[in-house]
Amino acid sequence: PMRRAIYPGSYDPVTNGHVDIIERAAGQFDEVVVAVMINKSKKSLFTVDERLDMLRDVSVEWPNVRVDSWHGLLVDYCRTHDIQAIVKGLRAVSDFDYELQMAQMNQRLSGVETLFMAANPVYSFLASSLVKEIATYGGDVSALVPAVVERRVVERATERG
Ligand code: COD
Repeated sequence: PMRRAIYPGSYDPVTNGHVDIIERAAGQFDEVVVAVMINKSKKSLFTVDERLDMLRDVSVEWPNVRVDSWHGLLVDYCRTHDIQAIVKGLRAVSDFDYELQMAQMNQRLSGVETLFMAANPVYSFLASSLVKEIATYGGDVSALVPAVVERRVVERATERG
């Protein structure tokens, strides 16, 4: 049977840390869905379509990676798309409490397992929120995000700034 995983997040925008997890998850599963989870109460720099475009651009080299968006519970997406596993990246202990709680809740709600991947230490300090803040103040984000993302972040930060 096909082993499918979902790698959910906000991806506002996708960073090199996310790409590292996408590549490693693609090596572990037959199919990986990178899902932009829509949260209307969270302010974002990019629209859902822009985030999907960037994710598609940065994952073209892995044919078993698909990109999608979802408004609702993660476990409902898993159920309707026959996905057995949720993949999460763990950067530090600070990620752990919240991720553990969600993993246990998702398990309880649906039986879907969460598999944690240790962040590549090169990117363990990296977060979308910091990328946005640095770009807003004119800092260099070229080592933090793929080139296509850098272009868009700088453009958007300039419009807003
Ligand atoms: N290196 C490795 N991994 C990283 C890095 C990095 N530098 N940066 C982030 N990650 C990992 C994160 O740990 C996370 O697992 C994933 O990448 C996505 O990151 P973000 O920041 O884009 O996403 P979040 O944290 O905003 O995502 C939260 C979710 C959208 C996954 C969560 O809120 C959710 O599942 N929502 C759906 C609604 C739902 O089902 N709620 C009930 C939950 S019990």
